Amino acid sequence: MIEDTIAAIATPIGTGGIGIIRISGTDALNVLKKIFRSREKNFVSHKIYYGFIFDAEKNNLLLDEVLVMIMLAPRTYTREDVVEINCHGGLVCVNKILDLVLKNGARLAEPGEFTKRAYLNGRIDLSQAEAVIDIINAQNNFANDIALKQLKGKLSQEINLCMIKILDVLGQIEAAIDYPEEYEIKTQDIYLDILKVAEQIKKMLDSSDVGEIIKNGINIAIIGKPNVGKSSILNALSKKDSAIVTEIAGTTRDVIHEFINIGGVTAKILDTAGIHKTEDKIENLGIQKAFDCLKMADLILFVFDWSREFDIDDKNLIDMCKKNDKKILFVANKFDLEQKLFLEEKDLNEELIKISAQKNLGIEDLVNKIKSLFLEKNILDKNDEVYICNKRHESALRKAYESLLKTLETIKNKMPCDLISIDLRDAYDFLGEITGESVSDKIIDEIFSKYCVGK
Ligand SMILES: Nc1nc2c(ncn2[C@@H]2O[C@H](COP(=O)(O)OP(=O)(O)O)[C@@H](O)[C@H]2O)c(=O)[nH]1
Ligand SMILES: [Mg+2]
Repeated sequence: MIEDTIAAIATPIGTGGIGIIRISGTDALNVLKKIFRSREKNFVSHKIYYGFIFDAEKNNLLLDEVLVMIMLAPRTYTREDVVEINCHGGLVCVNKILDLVLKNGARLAEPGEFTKRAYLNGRIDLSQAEAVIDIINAQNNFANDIALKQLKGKLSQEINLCMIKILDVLGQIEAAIDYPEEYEIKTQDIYLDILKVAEQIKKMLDSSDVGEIIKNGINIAIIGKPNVGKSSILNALSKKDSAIVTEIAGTTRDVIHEFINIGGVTAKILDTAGIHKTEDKIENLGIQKAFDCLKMADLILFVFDWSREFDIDDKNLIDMCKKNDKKILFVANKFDLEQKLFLEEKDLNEELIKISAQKNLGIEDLVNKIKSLFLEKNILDKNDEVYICNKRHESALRKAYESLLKTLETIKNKMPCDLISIDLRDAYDFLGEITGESVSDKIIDEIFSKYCVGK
């Protein structure tokens, strides 16, 4: 049982219609009673009360007119008594009430402490608590949907099923060790059971590529020599006039970016300085930034000029991009003009996506190509699947998977039972890291420190 009562501002800092101060703990109601006056004398759980906040120490100074929500344990976010004071938004008012709450018996909550209590008091498991952060930080609908599913326990369910199966096998092995006369271990059955769990985990691991894309979006760098139309392409893709477009080579120096939505996934498009040899100091700084973009990109849009001949700048750039081992789409821009671009490489020629950024031709094709590169599995159709979008989960799953593979090896090699159970127990513990069943306090603290205060 956690003893102290915590409080924090739950709404964003700044001016707003309302601000909410949240209090949780055994003393929540007592704190409220010291500062709140209302016509109602007896508070009932899960009801809203209208009244005023006063500071008794300052001669009953009136602080605000408020609505107070009272929620008594256990049907609350933290499973403790919770009080939420809805006051007028705005820095001064909200902070004054928070100070008063702190003076009257509550302590300032640490980041994520309300959710941490929900976890420690057993209302949600660790992966569900992490889903709360993901919902708050979701950048698009998909990311939000996945986090919401995780909050409802979909991931925990799958992990728990795997853990139950492993526990069952462990039980059989232990029985066989303890009572060798009565229990004979059926290695073939055990092997198949473990194989099934391993396959299930592999499936979840495979979803992490898509999960990552959904959660973090993709970075697309537009690369090419000067004046091929990179900035025009950024503008065409984002349907905005973000980047300056001129006929003067070397116009773009800084990296400019725009976010667009590609099939529900957030894509950050980076327009860069044209890469070529130059003595211009500022242009060279821009070119350096273009290289940096290239390194962090998930996809390179390599742009040629359809109306100019293939030259050494194109050649060098292609070699450099290929060295980076990234996904590349080759684009020929200015398709509205007469063809002067002839590529020797047959493959490249066939791959070439022809567009005109200026005339807005072929842009939709380009977007569809990008989409198919990243969303081969149609996410929209697979509503029921669990996606792994969290590095911590991915790493725990990978370790569990490896332990299971080792277990299978041990069984295949006809090793003794106690050796089988060592790796199997490891696999169980790694899975337990995801739900929080077997996780250190340090990791728990680390997870909750990523939250905002008041959640
Ligand atoms: N005809 C034609 N001109 C284009 C097209 N795209 C860009 N341009 C022109 O090419 C020049 C360079 O464009 P810009 O986007 O600044 O190229 P960047 O240096 O690669 O960023 C400008 O004068 C544009 O108007 C196109 O699709 N067709
Ligand atoms: Mg430019």
